[in-house]
Amino acid sequence: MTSSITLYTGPTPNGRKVTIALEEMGLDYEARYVDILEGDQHSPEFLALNPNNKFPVIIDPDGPDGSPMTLWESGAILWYLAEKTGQFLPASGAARHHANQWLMFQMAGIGPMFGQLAHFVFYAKEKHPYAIERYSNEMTRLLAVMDSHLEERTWFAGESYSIADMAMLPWVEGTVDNPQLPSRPNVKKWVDRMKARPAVQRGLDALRDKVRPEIVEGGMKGFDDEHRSQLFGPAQHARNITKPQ
Ligand SMILES: N[C@@H](CCC(=O)N[C@@H](CS)C(=O)NCC(=O)O)C(=O)O
Repeated sequence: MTSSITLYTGPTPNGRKVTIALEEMGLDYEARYVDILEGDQHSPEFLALNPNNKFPVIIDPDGPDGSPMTLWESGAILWYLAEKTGQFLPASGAARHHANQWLMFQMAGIGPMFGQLAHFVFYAKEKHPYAIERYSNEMTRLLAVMDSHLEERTWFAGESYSIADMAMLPWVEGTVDNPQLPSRPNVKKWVDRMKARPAVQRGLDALRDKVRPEIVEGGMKGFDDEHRSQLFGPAQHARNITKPQ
């Protein structure tokens, strides 16, 4: 029996944080691409793995007690992998809780706020200035919190490089050279430290061939109504979870 982990994923920040962790931990894995623009996440096969229709998802054939385990939510996956391998999570004490705190900060703060900003800037058909202002203010504020924390620390959990750093990087790397944002020198130095790690580079590069240049680099011109439907419209909401009587 293979002990290779199967990872259902794609080339986005939530996908990349898991490939970074798998590379850092030296775990054997097979990445399977989920094309969320074409609706793969809504197939019955995928929903059987994650009823929340989102990647990343892992299947570890050698889960707790040696039985196979399926797991989704990127933060939970990082925590699981760190416990499984005994790596990148301080073993005990305050540092372990601080690593968890910054992981939660990424999952509950950075991910949703930066994600909503991207939605209103790139994906929404109409422009909503209030929403753009709200989420860009939050992005600026969250980056300031990170910058001041990193002023006297190497990593988010202090002296230990941890899964909190891995969770944060793919969301934050693009902000440090953005001239529209205030400069965050400590965040920039931390991004450089992260990117100097070969495993981080491999994790960021995983599934790079699946990036759709006509959409991402073409100013979202190739992002059409069918893609919108899969992510935010009728196809996304076709499953009526609470059916009216
Ligand atoms: N909180 C989730 C978010 C996952 C997520 O938003 N995944 C996106 C790709 S980055 C997705 O699969 N979207 C498809 C959809 O919403 O239909 C996590 O961290 O795993």
